[in-house]
Amino acid sequence: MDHAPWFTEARFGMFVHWGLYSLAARHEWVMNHERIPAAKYRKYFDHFDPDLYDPREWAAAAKAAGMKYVVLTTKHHEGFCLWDTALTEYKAPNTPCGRDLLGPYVEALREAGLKVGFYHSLIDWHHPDFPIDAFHPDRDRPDAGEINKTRDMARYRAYLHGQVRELLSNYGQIDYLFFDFSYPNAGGTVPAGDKFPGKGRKDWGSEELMAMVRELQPGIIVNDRLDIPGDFVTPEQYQPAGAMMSGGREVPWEACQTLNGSWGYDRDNLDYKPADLLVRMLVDGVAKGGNLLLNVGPTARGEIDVRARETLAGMGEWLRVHGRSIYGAGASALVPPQDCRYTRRGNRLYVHLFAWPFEHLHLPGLAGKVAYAQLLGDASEVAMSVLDADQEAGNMTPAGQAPGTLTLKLPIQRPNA
Ligand code: JFZ
Repeated sequence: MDHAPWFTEARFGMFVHWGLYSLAARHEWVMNHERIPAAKYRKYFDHFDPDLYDPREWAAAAKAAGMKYVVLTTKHHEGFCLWDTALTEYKAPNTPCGRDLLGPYVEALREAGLKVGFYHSLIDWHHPDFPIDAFHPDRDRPDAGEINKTRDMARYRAYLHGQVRELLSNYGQIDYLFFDFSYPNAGGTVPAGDKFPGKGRKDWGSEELMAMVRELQPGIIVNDRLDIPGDFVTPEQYQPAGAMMSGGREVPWEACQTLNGSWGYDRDNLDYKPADLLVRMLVDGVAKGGNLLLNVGPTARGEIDVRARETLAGMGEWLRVHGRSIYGAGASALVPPQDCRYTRRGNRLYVHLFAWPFEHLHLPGLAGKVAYAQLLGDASEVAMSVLDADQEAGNMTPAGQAPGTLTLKLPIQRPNA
């Protein structure tokens, strides 16, 4: 992955889930959760008219949040395409919206100096050749086994490859690709007793698909959900404990997280994570060497809702002041004390305090290693002290304080800066 150092430098990106499920406004898996047949789901297609869509607003919100890249669902599992694909009629230009939505998105990001990412679903609940499986909305139909006899995975595979070719040929340089997802072992049984196999590398033609991606976009990075190793891994709503592997080697990781538990716009779900929690999540990730891809689900009119925008703005305000400890920073080999995280950039070590200590912050192992200490918020000097040899040898030694501890004297009250 060394071919794209921008990615680990960036640390913070925006995920955008947007499609027909934004009209249902109750989770992007609504078609599956409620077993909605394609014919019934069509009403969202017929009413897709995002009159407030302005990707420059999305780019502005991402920038204001301190994000460095954006990843948009070109097609989610429902199968609806945001771009003017030649390979299906199930696309934005054929809805009341009447136009390609991807071109303006790419342009707006480039203009704003943001890296361009595409999410593309391997799963497709609309395509007539995609075999019904354990995750398919039609899986409970008694004739599912019969229907599958007419479905041809090879034809779907050609469609998948053809669409990825379009996406990576018609929109200039694309920096990032997120395929989603493989489940080679997720079997199941239809009511008639037929078996549903899962889907993985053979079904997608993953090796061939990856080779095509690299040929069309030599600089791109690709995640690991094709059921073959990728350039980076995307743990989902899961905070890793440290370094992660793909294909037997350590690769960059990016935790993807929702604001409120749903990826697609979910009108009645008000369980938003507050900005300060998300900042701690970002810090914790960077301290363990990872990125954060934070999701927004724009409304059916194309807007990022006000709650999401406020949360993003709150993170942006923190990053405006503290970004030096995040961008281009990563894990330190030093072990931080309780409720602290270390991030390191070059020879600078940043101590993030998740709980404000009682005036003195004791940092084991740092005695003699720190030339100068300051608060990041206002660059005010922080006094340092180390117990001298007599103290370490004598009664003054606090029980349990490791030799070599550096002590910082902080203001008793946490400053706002
Ligand atoms: C997938 C999607 O199904 C979901 O709607 C959303 O787009 C998310 C970002 O990605 O969800 C997954 C995919 C893979 C796993 C878990 C959730 N997984 O491998 O554990």
